[in-house]
Amino acid sequence: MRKSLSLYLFGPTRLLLLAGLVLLPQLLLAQWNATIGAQSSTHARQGLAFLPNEIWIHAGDSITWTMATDEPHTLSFLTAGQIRNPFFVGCPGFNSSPATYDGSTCVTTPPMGNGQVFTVFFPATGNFKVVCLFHENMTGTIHVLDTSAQLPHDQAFYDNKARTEAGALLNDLDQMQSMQHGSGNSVIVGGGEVIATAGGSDTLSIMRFKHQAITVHVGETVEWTNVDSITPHTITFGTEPPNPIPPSPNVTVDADGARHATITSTSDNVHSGFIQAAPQDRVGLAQAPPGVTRFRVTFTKPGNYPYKCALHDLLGMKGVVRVIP
Ligand SMILES: [Cu+2]
Repeated sequence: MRKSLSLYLFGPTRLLLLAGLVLLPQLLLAQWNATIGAQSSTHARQGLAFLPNEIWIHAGDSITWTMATDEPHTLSFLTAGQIRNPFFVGCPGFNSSPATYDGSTCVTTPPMGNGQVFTVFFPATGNFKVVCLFHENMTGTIHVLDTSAQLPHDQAFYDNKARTEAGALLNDLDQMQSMQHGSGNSVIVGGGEVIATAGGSDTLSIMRFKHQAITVHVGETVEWTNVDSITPHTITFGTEPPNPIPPSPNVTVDADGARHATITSTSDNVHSGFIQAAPQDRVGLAQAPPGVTRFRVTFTKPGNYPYKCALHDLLGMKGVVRVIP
């Protein structure tokens, strides 16, 4: 009995077992991990990015993305030539995890919150762009190669790359120049920059009002200026409107295009609407008008006037104007 078993284990079957152990890893479909977004401990600095934003995998592999920010994002793969819909429309519609993307039908998550995960399987070879429906300059590339091809990197490389890219975004201080406090009664809104890699675009956005508290005299005007390259913000006193894009009806337009309101009581509701840099002119699009990047409020009564950005107040984007006689 013992002899026949040992013959069995050390005979031709053993060769087959060994061959199986060597081939098994190549036959197993790999499961890769990546991260969506990065943020500072205060949530003020938001890295709007797929981390890393370029990954090489085999056909049949899957990638699981984990959300790492309180700023929402979507993970979206569109079809060739498709234009990004708003986040609430999807691509259109939404998928559930795990989803499968081969380039023929779009795949998108709903807006995702911190800690949420989503897995996509890639059965077909190709080079696929991943985008966020919230953030224009948040893109990446997934290279899906034939299973016979050698992959250039392993998971440890991508983990390190994700950390490096996140650090490059969150520790970047270039935009502090444009965040400098302006003269007089001015408040700088936001700030940030777009950082490109070969795989796509990452964006840093600072979700704060520079000088969160400002003191002015009755009759004076405060001016807010959005210096972010892409991210919209609002200046909202009182009740937040259901649609944050247009200004409230009590907002007028100054000769230089800036929006302007007068606040006569601490109970006034005033909303700037989106203040945001203009998109770039493109072939096939009408000339883009200059963006409305400034909002002014004239205060006629003393008091404390708290305000917030209706989009980013949950990240801590709030301020106050103290009006003294
Ligand atoms: Cu904001």
